Amino acid sequence: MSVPAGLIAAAEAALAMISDGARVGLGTGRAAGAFVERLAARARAGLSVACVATSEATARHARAVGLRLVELDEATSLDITVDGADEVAPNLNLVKGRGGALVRERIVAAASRRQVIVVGPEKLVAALGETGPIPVEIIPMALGFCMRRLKDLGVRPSLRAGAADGQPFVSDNGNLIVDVALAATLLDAAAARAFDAEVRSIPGVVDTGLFIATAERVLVGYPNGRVDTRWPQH
Ligand code: DER
Repeated sequence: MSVPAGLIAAAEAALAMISDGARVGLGTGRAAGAFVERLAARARAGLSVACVATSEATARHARAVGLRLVELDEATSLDITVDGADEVAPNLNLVKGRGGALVRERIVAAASRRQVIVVGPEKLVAALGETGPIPVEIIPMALGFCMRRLKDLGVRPSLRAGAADGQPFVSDNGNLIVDVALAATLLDAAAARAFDAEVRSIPGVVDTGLFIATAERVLVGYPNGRVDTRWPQH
């Protein structure tokens, strides 16, 4: 699938933030893939970087283009993670996880000094939940219980299907993902935090796709090549 020119421009703007010797978290999805390609080209030209992938798919891609991958161990703190997002609210709160990598994306971002998000303008929303469901990763044995408790919250959960007919999607962590359709969008940070806390309180929930106050900045790449940098509102 070709990558839009705007996404490439935004990925290149993120690349400009990578210094020699950096430890870099690699996101998952199209935007992150464009960044991985360009980072690898810089590495082949001599830039020294050590990378941690947020998914097995990204790890395979990074290895294929020659990037050095390291494990996220006690000694590893990352300088920057570059990732995509599914929705970006005006306060830079995010919906992530429609690519299925939310748990490792959260961990790698948390291990990073900076999380830089790369999107096209179609990801900008007025309120979270505007363009689709909120992904929730759940341990398999708790599926029925979690579905029931989510419905009790007044939302509509649906088990994410995998590539094989009739089989559920299974995350890199061996878990299931339930996509939660909201009754109404999450109008502000307080509503997002409250809903996130309610979902996280359900035993069996591993993580949600609500990334609240994690992004240092969002790079928005437009088809004409212009890149806008958005900062959290204070
Ligand atoms: O799942 C995610 O959070 C990924 O970052 C992904 O959804 C980002 O979207 P993209 O493939 O359009 O970059």
